[in-house]
Amino acid sequence: LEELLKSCLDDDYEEKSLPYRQTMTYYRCALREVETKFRVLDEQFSMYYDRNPIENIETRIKSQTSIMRKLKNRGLPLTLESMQENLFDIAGIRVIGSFVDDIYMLAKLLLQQDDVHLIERKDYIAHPKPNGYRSLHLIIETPIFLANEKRWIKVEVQFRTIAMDLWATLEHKLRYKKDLSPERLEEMATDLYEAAEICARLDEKMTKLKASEKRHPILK
Ligand code: 0O2
Repeated sequence: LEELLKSCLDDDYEEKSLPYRQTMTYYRCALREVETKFRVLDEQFSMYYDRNPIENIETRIKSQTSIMRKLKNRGLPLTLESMQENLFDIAGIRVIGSFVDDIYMLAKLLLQQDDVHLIERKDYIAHPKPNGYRSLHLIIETPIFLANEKRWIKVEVQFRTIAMDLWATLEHKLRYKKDLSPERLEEMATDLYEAAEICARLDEKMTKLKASEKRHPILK
């Protein structure tokens, strides 16, 4: 990867960077596959309930700089092979659901599909991070079908409610503000934790408000 970055300046950059670009294309294709899976589930759900469980879907491919930083921080070789073997969040999809139980339902329906393999599950909703972060993370593997081969590609799926996403987005913005001193960051931690608790209570309240909705047998 380092070689590739340097080679950006070379005349034969196009040729040298081909394996990297090819690999990134596989990740982009996998994101399309997984996004379609969620769009299909959302559409089927709306037939039974007259509402959509998914508010928004965002996808992103990790930038070359972030990949390098992560590999370096972990003391791993800066190669394409090492990236593919060790980093599971090159392709990331974030599904913003309406209610907490919608999130678990969507995760379950995704994992029931026979072309989805679960690699890792981190439930930060049941067990929030010490700073208050809540979200359900899955690392899955799913196939993409190319001209002459089938490749299994890893994708990180993050499920959040609107309230969880609001908190995480703003916390991320605040944390990366350049002019913040370590002391100020420390002070902010308590307020951020309290804000996360408020978001959790909001989710609970909204879930109670729609409690009368009967789950369709197909989506149980
Ligand atoms: P980006 O730019 O979103 O990709 P790992 O990713 O395995 O090295 P970890 O902590 O084991 O690290 O993974 P985890 O806990 O599954 O979290 C990874 C991603 O979750 C992060 O990706 C964030 O997107 C999100 N996340 C985790 N904790 C927090 C948090 O406290 N606040 C916010 N706002 N987001 C969080 P990256 O790689 O950090 O960034």
